[in-house]
Amino acid sequence: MKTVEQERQAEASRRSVEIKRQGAKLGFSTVGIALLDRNPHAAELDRWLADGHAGTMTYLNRQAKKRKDPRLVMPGAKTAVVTLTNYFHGDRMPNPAPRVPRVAQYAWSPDYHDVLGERLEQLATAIRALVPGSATRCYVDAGPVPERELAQLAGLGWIGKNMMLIHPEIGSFTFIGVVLTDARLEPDLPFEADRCGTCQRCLDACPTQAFAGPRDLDARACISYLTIEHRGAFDATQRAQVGDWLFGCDVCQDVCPWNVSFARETLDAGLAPRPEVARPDVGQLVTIDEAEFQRRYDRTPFTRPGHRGMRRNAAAVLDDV
Ligand code: B12
Ligand code: SF4
Ligand code: SF4
Repeated sequence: MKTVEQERQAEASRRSVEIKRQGAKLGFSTVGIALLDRNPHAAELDRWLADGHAGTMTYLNRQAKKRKDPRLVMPGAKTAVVTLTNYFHGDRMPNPAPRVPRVAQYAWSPDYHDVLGERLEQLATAIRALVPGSATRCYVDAGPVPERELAQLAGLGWIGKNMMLIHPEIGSFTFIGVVLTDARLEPDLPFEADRCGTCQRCLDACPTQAFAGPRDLDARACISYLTIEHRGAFDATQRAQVGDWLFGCDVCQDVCPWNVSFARETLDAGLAPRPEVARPDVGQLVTIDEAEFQRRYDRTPFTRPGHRGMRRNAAAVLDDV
């Protein structure tokens, strides 16, 4: 005869299996579950912030308390249902030749905050139906949630020397989405192995030497930060650092052997590339007016740096190509 606790355990386990089944049905590449606890790498976050590696992303300082203890993000939350979604576009829209303006692959499709946000809400609805009375909150990128950390705890991969969450069978071209819930679910085992070994290709290949060391990126020198998060004009150094990257940067992922071997083109219809974003007309971007910018790039990641930021990026890239 099973004890009450054993019954609860079995129920939590059944729910977890069902949530993963629903996640797969909704189009997530994989789903894992982590128990919420104090972030075991809180000290690394503190050091990274103290070293000034967040640059002007001051919201990361403001959110630090919650990132260091994700239980504070949602009162009563016990578990994180963590999803990965493959966005690798492979050769479908071949990378342009060197010295042609480049856009990071994650931005090629309609804004992932919208696409994944809707899917996560559907997954959250499924969780609430499965566990009546439970509460949920969805996060993708925006929010005080340590997403890579939770993905590692949910067994979805390890954190590479390039700081990316790398899944051993998918690689790192993935979006992370999280549903926090107070429902009792059976967690997965954390992914403990570090499969980088002696490799350090990402550190060597970074065009701006932005890594202060393994898993320690000084965002101030990162092309992704400069083209997306940096506000205001570029100085001469920043202008040169950007090179031929108009938006974001994929170099430390492109060279990673786990992507070279395992990244497969996504078949996700919701993430189909938009040519005007993947291969934008940079000559036109330099002079585009605000209304036309909004018309063309509404609901794309280009709205983050916005009209001014994208004109600045285009001018810097045209200097280089
Ligand atoms: C701020 C931010 C940035 C900044 C800073 C990047 C950085 N390396 O921190 C900038 C603008 C530069 C950036 C760039 C990019 N980003 Co970004 N970014 C974020 C954001 C909003 C916060 C990250 C953060 O807190 N950084 C601070 C560091 C210290 O924290 P952390 O990354 O969580 O790292 C933890 C672990 O490394 C851990 N740790 C440290 N040592 C060790 C050792 C071991 C063994 C373990 C297990 C853990 C561990 O401690 C840290 C603190 O908890 C997240 C979304 C989110 N809410 O988490 C997206 C996110 C990390 N970004 C993402 C993406 C896609 C990118 C880009 C690839 C975009 C592009 N192509 O241009 C680049 C990649 C650059 C890179 N190599 O990191 C994805 C990553 C998906 C994945 N598979 O990993 C995220 C998760 C968004 C999402 N929801 O999909 N980003
Ligand atoms: S995204 Fe580009 S610039 Fe930033 S760390 Fe990776 S390789 Fe360097
Ligand atoms: S390139 Fe090498 S060191 Fe860098 S993340 Fe990939 S396996 Fe790890």
